[in-house]
Amino acid sequence: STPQANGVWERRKTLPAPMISRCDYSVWGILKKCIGMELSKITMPIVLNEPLSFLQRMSEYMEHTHLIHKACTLSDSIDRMQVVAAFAVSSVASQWDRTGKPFNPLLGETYELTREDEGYRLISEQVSHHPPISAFHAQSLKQEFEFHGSIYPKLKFWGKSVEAEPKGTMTLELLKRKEAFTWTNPLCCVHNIIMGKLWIEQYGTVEIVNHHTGDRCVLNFKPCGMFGKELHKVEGYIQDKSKRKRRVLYGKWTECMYSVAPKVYEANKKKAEKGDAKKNKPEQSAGKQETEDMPGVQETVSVITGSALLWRITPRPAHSEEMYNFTGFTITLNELEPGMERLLAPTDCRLRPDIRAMENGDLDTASVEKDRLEEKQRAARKECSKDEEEWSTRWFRLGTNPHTGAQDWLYTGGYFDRNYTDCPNLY
Ligand code: CLR
Repeated sequence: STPQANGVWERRKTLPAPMISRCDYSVWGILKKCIGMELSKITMPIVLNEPLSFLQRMSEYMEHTHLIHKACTLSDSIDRMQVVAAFAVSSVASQWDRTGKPFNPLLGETYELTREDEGYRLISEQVSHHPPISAFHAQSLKQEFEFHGSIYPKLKFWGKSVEAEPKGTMTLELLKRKEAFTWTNPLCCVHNIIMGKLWIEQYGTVEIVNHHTGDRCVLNFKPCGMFGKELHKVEGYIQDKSKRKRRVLYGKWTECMYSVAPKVYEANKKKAEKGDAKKNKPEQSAGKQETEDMPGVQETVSVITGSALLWRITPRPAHSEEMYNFTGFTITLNELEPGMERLLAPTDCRLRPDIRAMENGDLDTASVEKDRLEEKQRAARKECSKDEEEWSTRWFRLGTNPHTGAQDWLYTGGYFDRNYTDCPNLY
């Protein structure tokens, strides 16, 4: 934390130390024995990590919270749905080029994020170790919304790539309208594990349901495809209760999202197809070689006349590539703000010595500390089972999501009363 000349404290804009290079490591040497295995069972060299806990990486869903505030102000339900859809897309935008592995949270680890300026606070907890499940709950400071969910990142190792399926439901409640939206996040795949440049893809269908009005939004995160033509593209539509198509949404999860009337979209598509038939498709000469390794930079989204911009990404800060490709928001997540140490729960991952050491560029200490914490966790678990004690989560409990009827981790409240008795000693 840097006190400013005028005495006003500002969040940091860079990490304390430059990123540690991973050039000298062969990921393949470690991973070739593990094809088809649950990735959580494989110990990976710490140099592949980024100095964040998975709880913090999950909190990156909040970077574009202004969109939720916007949705709260709109009186038309289709208008609200399209901004909520933009929020759902924006919430995974920070994953672009992020090929570092966050630290696995310890059981009972927490992370809080209070953003008075953005009007919300968030608390998250690691609620299960095997399988790893992280739960979060964000609430607006003015009782306008709640956004909560849990993630079980189910990882599959496919040889050349690692695929992550983020199991768990996202629920956004707009409290004044008594309206709830739910969806699940797209799949995430990290390519070129064996050699070449690592790159990230997100794909799959995301369906957002407004449980109050019956409106639905279907978003298709497109896989990159043969020639990389579809790279990062997201396309979809909103339909109302009577299944009438009301809007078409299009854009890229790395860039922006637009909304347009279905008729305009269809007319434009027809026109484009005609134009394409006349051309002799120069795009295809791009060659397969390049696209298999890593697709080249794409032309940006071509905007259809009459579209409305729903969201545009905040550009990455300068030298982001020397900071694990973090966004400006991400850079601030592990910062110890002035006075914060007195307030934080002892389980907060800002207090993890291994992550802190890595952030400061001290990989040896990070590695020693990581081993120590994991050993400590194993010992605690043994002790627990000896006494036939069941581990119990502190801030979340397993219950039923009232909107989907499915099992979900629900916040039990009270974290911000800051009574930390019964918190485990993790570090
Ligand atoms: C992507 C956004 C989803 C939630 C989610 C779940 C699992 C995460 C994934 C996100 C990002 C990529 C991720 C993955 C777990 C492992 C993987 C962090 C946050 C890393 C990049 C794998 C590193 C593999 C090494 C061999 C390089 O909503």
